Amino acid sequence: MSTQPPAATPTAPDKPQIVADSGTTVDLLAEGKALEFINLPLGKELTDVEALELAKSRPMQWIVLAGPIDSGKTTLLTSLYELFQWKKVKGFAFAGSTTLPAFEERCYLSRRDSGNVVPHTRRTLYEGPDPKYLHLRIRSTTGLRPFTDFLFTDVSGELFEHARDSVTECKEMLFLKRAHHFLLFLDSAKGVQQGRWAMADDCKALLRSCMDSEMIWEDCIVNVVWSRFDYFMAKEAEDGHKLFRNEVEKEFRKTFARLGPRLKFSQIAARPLEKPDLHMGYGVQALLDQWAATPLEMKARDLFPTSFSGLRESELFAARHFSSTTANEANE
Ligand SMILES: Nc1nc2c(ncn2[C@@H]2O[C@H](COP(=O)(O)OP(=O)(O)OP(=O)(O)O)[C@@H](O)[C@H]2O)c(=O)[nH]1
Ligand SMILES: [Mg+2]
Repeated sequence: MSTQPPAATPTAPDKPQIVADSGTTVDLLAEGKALEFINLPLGKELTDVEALELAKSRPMQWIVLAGPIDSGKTTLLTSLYELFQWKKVKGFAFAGSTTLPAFEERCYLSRRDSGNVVPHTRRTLYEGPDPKYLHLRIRSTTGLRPFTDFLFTDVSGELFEHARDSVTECKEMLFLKRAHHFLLFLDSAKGVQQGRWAMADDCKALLRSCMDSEMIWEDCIVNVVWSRFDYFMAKEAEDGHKLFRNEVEKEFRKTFARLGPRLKFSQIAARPLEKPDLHMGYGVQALLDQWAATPLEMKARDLFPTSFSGLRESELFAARHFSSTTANEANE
């Protein structure tokens, strides 16, 4: 069974643009305008260094999407973007992105004009331990905290499969340390199948590896997300599914008791093909509300830690940045 999302609105922007703090919309491709913000290559997903550069200009919520291949990480991002284009988000409006073409590219295969009968998301390529990011800026329509900027990782599940079994590999994933929110995807498509405990155990092993390697910041919120939740909903009448989920959540609470209230659970169906009467982006608004309500207390030294041993461009950039901010602070 499949469902077609509405085609993109004709007004959907296809060029990087952003609403400035003054409230005016700025076309970042317009001559010279990009320099008013920051000198970034326009439109494509951001590298680690480019994301850090952007974070120097304004406070950011860093959101890491972690989980196995095919668990729905990228589709969460495309559905969030589409919900904003269709004006289906309560309390917030789209206020721009420096990575618009990257969002559009990821949405393409889910749209009718791609010629696909069943909406699809292309697999994210595995490109080593440095992530790519998508940027989104939103505006509150209720007046509180007018703008919030997000940087979302979009990395292949392959990276997390490497990290799951190795603290050393985990330590390579420097971006984890920046996360305000760490989303761990439990794939419900596997949750309704035999052998589902292996899926849950693998995700638990990944979180354990990230925590044992001390890559998760002490205030980071860890949200265990039952993704592609329509698989469960389509089979809700079958015995044992709810019990299974309860057992899994209990195990997580027990194993990661030290996270306390920072350990949360959610359910999403970003593209509910198995249960078409569910709306697109089921559960996504609840995540957004949670992110937008998070106080931004991360200090520069958390983004740019003091000890650097590596030679990766992002580490060198962070080292350079940190030494210049420290020098500036000393002169103040
Ligand atoms: N039924 C259903 N399918 C979904 C849902 N979300 C995503 N999918 C499908 O699941 C497949 C994988 O989704 P992706 O978003 O590419 O998964 P990913 O975690 O980014 O995968 P990698 O990039 O390979 O790590 C795609 O074919 C999507 O159409 C959902 O909520 N329900
Ligand atoms: Mg992906």
